[in-house]
Amino acid sequence: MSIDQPIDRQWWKEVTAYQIYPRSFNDSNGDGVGDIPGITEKVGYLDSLGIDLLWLCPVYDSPNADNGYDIRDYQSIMDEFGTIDDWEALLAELHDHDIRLIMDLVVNHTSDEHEWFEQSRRRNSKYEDYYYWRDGPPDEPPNNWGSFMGGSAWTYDERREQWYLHLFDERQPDLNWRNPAVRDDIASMVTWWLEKGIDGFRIDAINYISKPDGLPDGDTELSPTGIDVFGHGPRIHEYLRELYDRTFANYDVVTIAEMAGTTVDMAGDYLGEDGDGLDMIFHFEHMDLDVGPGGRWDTEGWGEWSLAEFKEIMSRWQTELGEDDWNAIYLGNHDQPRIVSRFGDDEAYREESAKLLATFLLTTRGTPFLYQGDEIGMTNTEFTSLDGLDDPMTIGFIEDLIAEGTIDSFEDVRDLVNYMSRDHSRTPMQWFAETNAGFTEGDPWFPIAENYQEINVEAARTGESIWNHYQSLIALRDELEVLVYGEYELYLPDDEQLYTYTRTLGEETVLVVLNWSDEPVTFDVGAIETDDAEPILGNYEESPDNPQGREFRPYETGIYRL
Ligand code: TEU
Ligand code: CA
Repeated sequence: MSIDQPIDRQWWKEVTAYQIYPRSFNDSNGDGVGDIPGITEKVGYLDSLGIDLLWLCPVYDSPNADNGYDIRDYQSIMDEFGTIDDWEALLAELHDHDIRLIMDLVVNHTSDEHEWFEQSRRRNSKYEDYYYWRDGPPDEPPNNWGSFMGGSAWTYDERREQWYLHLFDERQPDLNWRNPAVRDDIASMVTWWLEKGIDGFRIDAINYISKPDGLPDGDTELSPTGIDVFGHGPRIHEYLRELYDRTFANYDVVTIAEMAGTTVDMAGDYLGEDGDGLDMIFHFEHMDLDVGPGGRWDTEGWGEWSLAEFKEIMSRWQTELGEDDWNAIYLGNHDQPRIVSRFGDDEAYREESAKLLATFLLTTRGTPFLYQGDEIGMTNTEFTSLDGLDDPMTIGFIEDLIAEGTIDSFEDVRDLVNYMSRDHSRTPMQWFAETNAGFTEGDPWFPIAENYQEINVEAARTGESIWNHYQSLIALRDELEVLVYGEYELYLPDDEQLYTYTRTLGEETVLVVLNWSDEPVTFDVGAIETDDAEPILGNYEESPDNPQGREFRPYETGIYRL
């Protein structure tokens, strides 16, 4: 954005978003499972933090093979979570607090218990081609594609005597988007939700909906095999643009597409009116930094990442998106480890580093997405057995390695699991120091992390806490337009300790200094004139006036008006 260009103001660029994994947020009826009334009870809590947009992970009717990402009925609510009336009450309560609501749109696949799949299995005329069915001997899948949940992406169905495709769990068959009737049904379902007055969608795994003609074999070096051919397939833009024109375009809503494997060069074709009409992308480039070359579950080469590389990725997205395109900023979600454990230091510098991550999330250019529990610095937990895990992806990968003979047991990958499992972010929210962290009065569906007596919302709302730091940062972003719309400029790209950038809008410049390390470092950047620097917010008790030549303590941050 150049200075003389008018600012393209949009409400969804200005909001701070918060993601809820309903199963693990707050249980209102003591059955051990978080639910919608439990969320409604906490709307005031979200409001006090300063949240203006809530992304609700799937709450639709589901047999829970993948905790709700396997949808049995798009137009009803999961029994465990409540009723459609509960959902309406949540929406009303959110809107009363000026918090917008976006739902999770999962349309790459359905549950195998969805009516469409049941009908398709029986070859009932309209539904016969709703999924990917292929002939072939029961011991030989139609191609070499692998599933994200481990094993082949194909399962042989005895009833139909054919193979069906599932890029995720075998209980998540892929919808056949080539079939116009499938696209019609999806568009009407989307419109049904939009008519209820929601404010948009986070769109799940949408880069996989277009499969290439002939379903050719993929590169076996990649994980899962086939991702090179089924990712960003040939008709993806056609399908997305059509969906946009038929649905989102008619409402004042926001859409964020989850698309692993998207580069900044590809983004423009998806984003904005001149693309497919999408507003933002959750890209994965920074999520792929600390995984081995063979992907997330590669047992070699995981766990290391360099700040210089991280900065290079984030800065590329900050500066190379098209003029009118916009970023979604995130460090974690329900599929990733806890951010303070992964990108900070969850021991000696938990408070400082959690505040540093908060500063990063709220001062770079894009809409920040916080994940439940990050505002109190919730950490990874420790998994000690296969039985202690819930996530089908983690379990699937361990089972694959055992089946291949690569490992003998869980113990051989225990460290990797404890680094990477999606289960870390799914432990229940820690509200109070009392039994079950105040999450439930019953038996929690998944164990509460052991540190809940120390780390919980009640404890975190007093003093110079992580929670209060998030609240201040959110308020600051609401107050300073430069933090939303200002241009981003990186300094010291190669520095492995300091992440330093400015944000500039018109006459106003804000400097952000992050010591992203557990060692002190001196800030010395001749290119930035700091004599009149006015400190706005730091994460240590006493922040320096002029940062120049000053030592920044471990994970210390400073925000300055220049
Ligand atoms: O995740 C999508 C997903 O897992 C892939 O897009 C991604 O390539 C992979 O994680 C890379 O490591 C979404 C949901 O967020 C997740 O919870 C679901 O399990 C999945 O889709 C299936 O619906
Ligand atoms: Ca409940």
